[in-house]
Amino acid sequence: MIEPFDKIIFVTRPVFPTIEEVTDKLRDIWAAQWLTNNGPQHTMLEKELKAFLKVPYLSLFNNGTIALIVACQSLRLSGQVITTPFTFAATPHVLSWNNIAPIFCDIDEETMNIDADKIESMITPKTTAILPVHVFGIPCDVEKIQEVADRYGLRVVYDAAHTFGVEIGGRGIGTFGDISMLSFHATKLYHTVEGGALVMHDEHTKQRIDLLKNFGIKNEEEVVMPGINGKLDEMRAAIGRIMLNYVEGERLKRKRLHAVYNEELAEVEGIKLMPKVADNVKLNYQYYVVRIDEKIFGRSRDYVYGAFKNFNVYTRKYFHPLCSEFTCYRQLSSSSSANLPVANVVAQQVLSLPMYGELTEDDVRKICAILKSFRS
Ligand code: T4K
Repeated sequence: MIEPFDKIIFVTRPVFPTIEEVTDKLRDIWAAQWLTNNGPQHTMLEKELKAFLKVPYLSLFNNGTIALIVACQSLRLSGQVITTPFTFAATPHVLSWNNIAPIFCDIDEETMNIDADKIESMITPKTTAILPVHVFGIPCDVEKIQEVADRYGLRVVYDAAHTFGVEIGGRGIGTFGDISMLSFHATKLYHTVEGGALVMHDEHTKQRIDLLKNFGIKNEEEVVMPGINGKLDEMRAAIGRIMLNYVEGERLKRKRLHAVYNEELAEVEGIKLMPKVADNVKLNYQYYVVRIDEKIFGRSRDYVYGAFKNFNVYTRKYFHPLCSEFTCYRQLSSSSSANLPVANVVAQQVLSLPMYGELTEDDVRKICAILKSFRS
C-alpha cells in the first residue's frame, strides 16, 4: 500500500532565486532610475545570454509568443507555413496572428518532432516557411529540414521554447534555421518570470527585430514600421541575470532525476521512455515524458493521469489535445486524422511526469512505484 504524497507534486515548479539576490538587483535598478526600454539590465542580459547560449545575435522579449509573432513579421512570412500539431497552443496561434494558415505535418514516432520526411509532401505554391518545434528539448532533424527548405526556397523558424542550453556538437541549438525562439516562462528550466528571446544570424535582422519589438520607433522623429510592444523590462532582465547562476545546477539535478526515472521504468512493459539522442547532443532535461500503450500496460494514459491525482501527483498531458483538434484549426484539411496518424496516437499516450530540481530521488522512485502499481 503506497501512501499519497502529503503535498501536491506538480508537473514542475519554477526555480526561485533567494529574495536577497533579487533585492540586491532591485537596488541597482533603483539607483539607475531605469525601469524598461532597453535599460542596463536588459543590455547586460543580452550579452550574457549570447555567451551562455553560444549564439551570435539575440533579442530579448517579454514572452516567447510575442517573440515568435515578431519573428514571422521580420521575415515577412505569408500564405502557408508548415508546422507540427504536437505542440503548445502558441505555435499555430502565432501563425494565425500573422494571417498565415498553419499546415499541420505529421510527427516522427520516436522523437515526437515534425517528421522531416513528410514535410515535402505538405509544400504548396503558398508555402513560405517551416515552423518546427524541438518538442521537450529533443532536437529536430535540423539537417534534413534545412535541406528541404533550401531546395524549395523556404525560411525555417524554430520554436525552440523548450531548448534552453541544448547543443548539437557544441553548437547552440538557436543557431539552426533562420531564427529561433526561446521561452523564458517561469515553468522553463531557465526563466525571467515571463520572457523570451529570438536568436538570429546577422546584425541587420537583429536591428529589424529590435525595431519591431519597440513599435517600429527608430528615433524621436521616425517610426519606420508597424511594430508592437515586445520589450522585456528591467525587473525581469535582472531576475534573468540572477537565474543564469542557477541554470546549470538545475540542469544537473534534473539530469540525475531523468536517470532515476529511466532506471525505474526501463523494464515496465507498455511504458515508452524519452527518445534517445545522438552522443553529440547536450540535453537540458527540462521535461520527463513517457508514453503509455494501453494495450500492453493494461491502463490508458487518461486512467493513469486521473489515478495519479489520488496520490497527489499532478501530471500533465503535454500535448493533448493536438493543436489540429482545436476548434479554430479543426476544419483545415491538414488537420484530418488521416494526415496525422502518428500524432494522433502519440497524443493519446503521452504523459509528462513531475520534473524539477527540488524533487528528491526518493520522490521520483515513489512516483514510479505508484505508476507501476496501476498496471493491470
Ligand atoms: N511554444 C512552445 C512549444 C511552448 O511550450 C510555449 C510555452 C510557447 C511556445 C510559448 O512561450 P511563452 O509565451 O509562454 O513564453 C505552461 C507555460 O505557461 C508555457 O509557457 C509553456 N509553453 C507550457 C508548456 O506550459 P500551462 O498552461 O501548462 O502552465 P500552468 O500554469 O498550468 O503551469 C504548469 C505547472 O507549473 C502548474 O501545474 C504548477 C506549476 N507552476 C506554474 C507556475 C506558473 C508553479 O508551481 N508556479 C508557477 O508560478 O503552460
